Amino acid sequence: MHRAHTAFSLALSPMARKNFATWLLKSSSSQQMAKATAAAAVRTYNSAAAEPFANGSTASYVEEMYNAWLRDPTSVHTSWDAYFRSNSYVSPPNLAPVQANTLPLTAFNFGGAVSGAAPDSKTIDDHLAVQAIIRSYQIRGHNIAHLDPLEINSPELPGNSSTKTIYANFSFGEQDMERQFKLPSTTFIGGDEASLPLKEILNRLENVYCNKIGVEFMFINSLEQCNWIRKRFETPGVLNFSPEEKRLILARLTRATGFEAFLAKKYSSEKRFGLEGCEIMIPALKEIIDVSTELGVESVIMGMPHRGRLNTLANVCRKPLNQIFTQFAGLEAADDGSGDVKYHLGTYIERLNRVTNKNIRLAVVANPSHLEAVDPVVQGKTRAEQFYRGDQEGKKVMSILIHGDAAFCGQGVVYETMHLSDLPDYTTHGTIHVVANNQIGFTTDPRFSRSSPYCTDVARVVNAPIFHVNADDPEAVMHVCKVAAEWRATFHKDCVIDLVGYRRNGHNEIDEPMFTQPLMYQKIRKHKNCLDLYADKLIAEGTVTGEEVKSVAAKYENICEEAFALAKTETHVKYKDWLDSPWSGFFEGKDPLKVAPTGVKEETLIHIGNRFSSPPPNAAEFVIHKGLMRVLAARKAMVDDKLADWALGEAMAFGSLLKEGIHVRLSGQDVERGTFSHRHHVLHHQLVDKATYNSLQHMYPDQAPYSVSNSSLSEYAVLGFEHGYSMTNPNALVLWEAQFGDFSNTAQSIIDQFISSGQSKWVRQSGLVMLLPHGMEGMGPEHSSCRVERFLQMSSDDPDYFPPESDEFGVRQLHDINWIVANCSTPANYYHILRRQIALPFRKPLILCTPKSLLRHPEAKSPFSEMSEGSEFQRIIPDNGPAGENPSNVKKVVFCSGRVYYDLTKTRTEKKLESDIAIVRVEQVSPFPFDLVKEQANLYKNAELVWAQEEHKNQGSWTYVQPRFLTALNHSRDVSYVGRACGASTATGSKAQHIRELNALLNDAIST
Ligand SMILES: Cc1ncc(C[n+]2csc(CCOP(=O)(O)OP(=O)(O)O)c2C)c(N)n1
Ligand SMILES: [Mg+2]
Repeated sequence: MHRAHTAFSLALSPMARKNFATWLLKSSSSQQMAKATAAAAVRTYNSAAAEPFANGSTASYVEEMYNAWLRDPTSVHTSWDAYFRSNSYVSPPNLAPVQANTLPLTAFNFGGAVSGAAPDSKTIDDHLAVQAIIRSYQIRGHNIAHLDPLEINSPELPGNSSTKTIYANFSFGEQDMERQFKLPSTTFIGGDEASLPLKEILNRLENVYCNKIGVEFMFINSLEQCNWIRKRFETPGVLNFSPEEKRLILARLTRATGFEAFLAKKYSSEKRFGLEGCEIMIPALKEIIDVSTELGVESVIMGMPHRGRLNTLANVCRKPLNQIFTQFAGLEAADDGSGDVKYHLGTYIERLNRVTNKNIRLAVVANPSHLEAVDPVVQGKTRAEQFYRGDQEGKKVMSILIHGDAAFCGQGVVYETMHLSDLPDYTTHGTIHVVANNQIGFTTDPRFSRSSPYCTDVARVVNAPIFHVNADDPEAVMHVCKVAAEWRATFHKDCVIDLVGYRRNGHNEIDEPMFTQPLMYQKIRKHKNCLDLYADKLIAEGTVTGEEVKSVAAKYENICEEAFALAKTETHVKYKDWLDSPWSGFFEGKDPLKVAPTGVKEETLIHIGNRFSSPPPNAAEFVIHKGLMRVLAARKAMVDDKLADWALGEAMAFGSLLKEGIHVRLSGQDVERGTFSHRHHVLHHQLVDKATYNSLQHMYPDQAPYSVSNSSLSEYAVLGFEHGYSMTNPNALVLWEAQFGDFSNTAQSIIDQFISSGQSKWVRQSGLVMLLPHGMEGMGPEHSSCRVERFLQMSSDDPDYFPPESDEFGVRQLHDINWIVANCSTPANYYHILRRQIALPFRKPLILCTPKSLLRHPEAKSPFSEMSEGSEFQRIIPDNGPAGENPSNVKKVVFCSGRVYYDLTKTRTEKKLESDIAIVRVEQVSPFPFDLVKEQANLYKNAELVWAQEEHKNQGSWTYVQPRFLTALNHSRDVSYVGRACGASTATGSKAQHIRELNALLNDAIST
C-alpha cells in the first residue's frame, strides 16, 4: 500500500524543486515529474504542436503566402521572402515532425515536366488541391463512411453529398486520374511509395476513411496523436488478417451468437436484453482485452448496461454458464440480501487469458437500471486498484465502459465522468468506451433522442478519438479495437469505439418493435446476421469450410446444454457468486460483532495536534499566509490546552488512522481548504506556485498515504467515483464532502441505487462517509438542509421493532442496517464516529450531517480526554448538567440532534431553567438508539418528552424518530414535536423570518 505514496505527481518548476525539501512535494521522483510535465505539455494547446491546419486559417495562410511567393517573390512581405528563401518552408510548420514523404516536388516527373526543373504553378496548385483533399478525407471521411449495416440512416450527414463533403473545390477531371502526385507528409496511404496516381490516392482514401470505419480524430489538439492515428488506419495492409485470426474471430462470434440463441430457445419469454444485432461486441471486448493484456494490463474493470451483459459475463469473463442459467430458474437465495435481476449483477473472475497466456482479473461492476450511473463507480474502483498496486500510470489496471447509444448521449453523468479522466487525483489513465450502438433507445429513434450528429460527440470534449465502425464487418471492428487498446497503452487517454449495429428484437424479448419502428424492422427481418455474413465470406474466400462453421456452432451448443443440465441440479442461487469486489481475508477470523476501541493514547493526540498546527519543518523559506499563521497558532494553543475543535478532531481521526496503516482519502469540492475555510489541509507557499505542504501526509514515517483532493464541480460523478473507490479495499477511510449538504441531491442515483442499497442488492459493502454540511443558519432555502429526512427514510431499521437488549445492542444494529445516519454535536463524537468506520468488523456507509457555524463555536470543543483511550462514540449524549443530576425534578426533556443543541442550552441558561429542562442529544439518529432513548426516558419519569428540531416538521429527523420513540417507550408515553411548521421549501430566504422562526422554536422548546 505504501508504494502508493508515490502515486501522486505534481509538476514543480526546477527552481521550486531546488529550493524546497522533497517532503514538501507530493512526489519527489524526478522521473514522475518529467512525465507530469510532459503530460501537461500535451494537454496544453500549443500552436506548434496542435493541429490548427485541420480547420484553422494559419496553415492555409502560410500556404497562400508560399504559393504567391513561388509565382512572384516580390509579391509577399520581405520577411516571408527571407523565410521561404532560407528553405525553412519544407512543409507547413505544424506538419514538420512527420518524416514520411519528404522528397521535394522537383524530384518528381509530373506529366511530362522535366525532372529537376522548378514545378509550374498549376503543378503546385494541383498538389495543394490534393493535399486539401487528403486532409478533407481525414477530417470528414467518417461523415460518409458506410457505418450502418441496415443502410437506413443515410451515411451522409444532412446537407452533405459525398463530393460536397470531401472535395470542396475539386477541379480535377477524368484526364487527371492517372497523374502522379507527390504525397504530403500528413498521410501514410502511400506506404513505401512517395507518390501515387490521383485515382489511387482517392481509392485508398475512400477505403480508409469512407468504408466500414469512420475515424473521427482531427479535432485532437496534438499532432503526435493525429499522426499516430493516421498511421494506424492509412498504412496499406492494416486490415489484412491471417487465416488464424479470422478463425478466432469466427469462433468468438459463434459463441456470442450461440449464447443468445441458446437463451432464446430455453427461456423464450424471459427478459435478457439480448445482444442480437451487435454480437460483435463480444469478440470486440475480447480483442481489447487480448491486446491490452499483451501490453501489460493485468486487471480489467468493466461497467456496462443491460444489453449483452449476460453474454459478456459468459463469453468475455467466462463466468460458469451454469451460474448464469441458474439465475433464470427463479430459485431461492442461499445468502442474505434482496438480490437483483440477472442483467444487473456483477462478477469477478481471475483466469488465464488463452491468447496471451497471462493471468488476468476481470470484474464487471454490478449496476442499477439507471443507465450510465455505474460509469464513475467503475472509474473510482479502477483508480483505487491502480493506487493499491502502485500502478501510477495505469499500465496494469484499466477500465472499459460499455454504453448504449441513447444513454451515452443522453445522460449527463457521462460528461461528468469524462471530465474526471484527466484530473490528477481521479484519472484512470485512459478508459476505452465501447458504444453498443443499435441506433435506437427503447422505442425512440436517434433523431428524437439527440441533437448531436453522433451519439459519441460528448467524448470530443476530452479530445478522445472516436472510432465509428460498422458492426457487420468483424475485421474492421477488430482492427478498431486493436488500435483503441494500443492508443490507451500509448497515450493513456480515453477513446471511444462506436459499434454501429442494430437491435434484431424489441427492447427486450417481450417487446414488439413493429409498433414503433415498422420500416426499420422490415429491413432487419430480411437482414442476415453478422455471423452468417462473416461465415459466408470466409467460406467464399476459402478460409473455412461450411462443415467447420457448423461444427464450431454445434460444439458451443453442447457446452451450453451441459451447463444447462448442471444448472438444473442447483437448488439455490448464491448472491456471493456475483460479487464484483471481493475483500479476501477481511471477514475471516473476525468476531462479527466486535468493535475495536476508537480512543487512542493521549500522546498520539498530542503528536498529531502538534504536527497539524505546525508549518513545514526545516523550511523557513516556505511563506505561509498570515491568516493561516494565526490559524496554526490557534490550533497550537488548543493542543496545549488539550482541546480540539472540529478541524482538529477530524485531523485526530485521520492522523490516528493513518498511523494505523489506514489509507484516508477525502474528496469533494474545495475540501483541501474546506468550504468554510476551517480545514486547511494544504498550505500554499505564498510566493512559489504549486509548492504546498500537507501536514497529514507527514505525521509518521511509516504512515499510510493521505490524499485530499479538490474535485471537479460534480456531485454525481465524484460521489460515484468515491463510492467505487471505497469498494476496493475495506482498510481505507474514503470520504466525500458536499459543498453544502443539499448539493448531494444531484448525485441522488448514486445515493439511492448504490450507497443505500448496494449491500442488499449485490452483497457488496462500503464504508464510504458522506459529509453533508447542514444547519438552518439563515442562509436561505439552499445551503441550509442536507435533507436528512431523505437519508432517514431510506434507513432500513424497522420503526416498530425494539431489538433484544444486550451488550452488543449497538453493534448488532449497525450490522443489520443498510447505513448509518448521524448528526454529531462535538468534535470528539465526530472523531469517534469516523474511527468507528474502520473499527467495525464490517463496513457500512456513514451519512453525516456536518456543521457550519459550529466549526468556530467556542463551546463546540472537546477535551482530549473524550478522545483518548477508554472513550468511545456516544450514540446519545445525556444531559450532564443540573437536570441530569436531579432527574426526578425535571419537568421536560428536550431530545434534539445537531447544532440546535447549542441554541437550546443558551436559551435554557437565559431562562434559568437548567434544573427543570433536560436536553438530550441523539447523535446517531439511525439506527435509532432504542435502548438509550428508553433509558433516558426512564430516568426522567415525571417529565414531558419533546423532540425539538430546526428543520420544518415534514423535514429533518421528526418523521423518522417519532414512531421509533413510541416503540422505545413501548407506547406508554408520548413525545411531541417542537419546531417549524411543515414547509415546501427547506428554509426561508428572509433573515428576519429565520430569526423569528428560530426564536419561536426555542421559546416553545424551553418552556415548562
Ligand atoms: C437513467 C435511465 N433512464 C431511463 C431508463 C429506462 N430505459 C431502459 S433502457 C432504455 C433505452 C436505452 O437505450 P440505449 O442506451 O440505446 O441502450 P439499448 O437498450 O438500445 O441497448 C431506457 C430509456 C433507464 N434504464 N435509466
Ligand atoms: Mg440503443
